[in-house]
Amino acid sequence: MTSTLAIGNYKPGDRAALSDAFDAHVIPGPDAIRALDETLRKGFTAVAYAGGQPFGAAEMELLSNLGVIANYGVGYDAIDVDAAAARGIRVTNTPDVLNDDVADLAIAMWLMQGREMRAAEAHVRSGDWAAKGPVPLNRKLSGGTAGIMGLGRIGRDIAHRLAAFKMDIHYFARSEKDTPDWTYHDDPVALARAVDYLFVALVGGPETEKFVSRDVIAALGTNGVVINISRGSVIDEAALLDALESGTIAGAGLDVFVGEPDVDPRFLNLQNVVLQPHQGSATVQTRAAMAKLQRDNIAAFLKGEDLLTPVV
Ligand code: 8YV
Repeated sequence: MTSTLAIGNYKPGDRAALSDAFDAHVIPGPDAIRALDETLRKGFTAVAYAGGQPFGAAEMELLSNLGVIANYGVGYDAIDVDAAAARGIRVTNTPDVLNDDVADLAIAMWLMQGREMRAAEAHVRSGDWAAKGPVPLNRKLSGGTAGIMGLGRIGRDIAHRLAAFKMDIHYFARSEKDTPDWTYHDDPVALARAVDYLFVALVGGPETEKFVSRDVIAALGTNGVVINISRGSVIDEAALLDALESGTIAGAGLDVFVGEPDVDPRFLNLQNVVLQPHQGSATVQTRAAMAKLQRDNIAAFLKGEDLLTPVV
């Protein structure tokens, strides 16, 4: 009997690797657990999770011998870790292997938004360049002030990239960190007031919900740009939309949204935003590394060895 239940829409290669390694049983989402035969359910000691939707106490109850949930992703806000801990279920994630890609995408959105590259490319493709002349001037980015909201692993990698753009770097975190000459703020509004570009790299979950509040957004001011590569939930999206529509801030670059993959249609009418489909870690190389780390965590659990990257 197979020990591993893989939940999610795995790419064929990852699915094959899960089958090869653990003879995994694959279902598309947690709602399909209930329909599985009870004997099969009792046999699962490991879940390889890439489900996206919430995985909570109700799902755990259906898998009475579950010992580990190995999440495919660094953010594990979909998993109720308190419910897992209460049942002695371990949880692992995939940190570090995706830092470069996510930080790269943050910088790419920043450049694309500030240099108005979407409109500029359309200008070339439409023939307007030859017919009508150059595009309007846009905005110098290097040498400005940038704030990092959440100086974890990804936040740091964004800051190091921004340093190469000669940016003056400020950050908010729960406590002051050992950094190069970056300026610490213990208050998110004070951070937003001090910078033009706010890079949001907070962890998701209930504790950070709407952390980038209406007040934080207002404090950014009319030159302000919000870049978010973490979770849609960490920003007060209605406040962000109001600010973008009214010109209270200058723009945004967003890879994540509340209720994704559905995106609030108000975003689609805005020209001052760059919108990406939650593709921060979505490169061939990084997704392979994430999938391998997920499998390695399950293998360690099944062999009774220390988990590689536990969060519970
Ligand atoms: C997703 C992510 O996990 O790692 C994270 O926290 O947001 C992403 O890498 C990825 O989309 C897989 O579902």
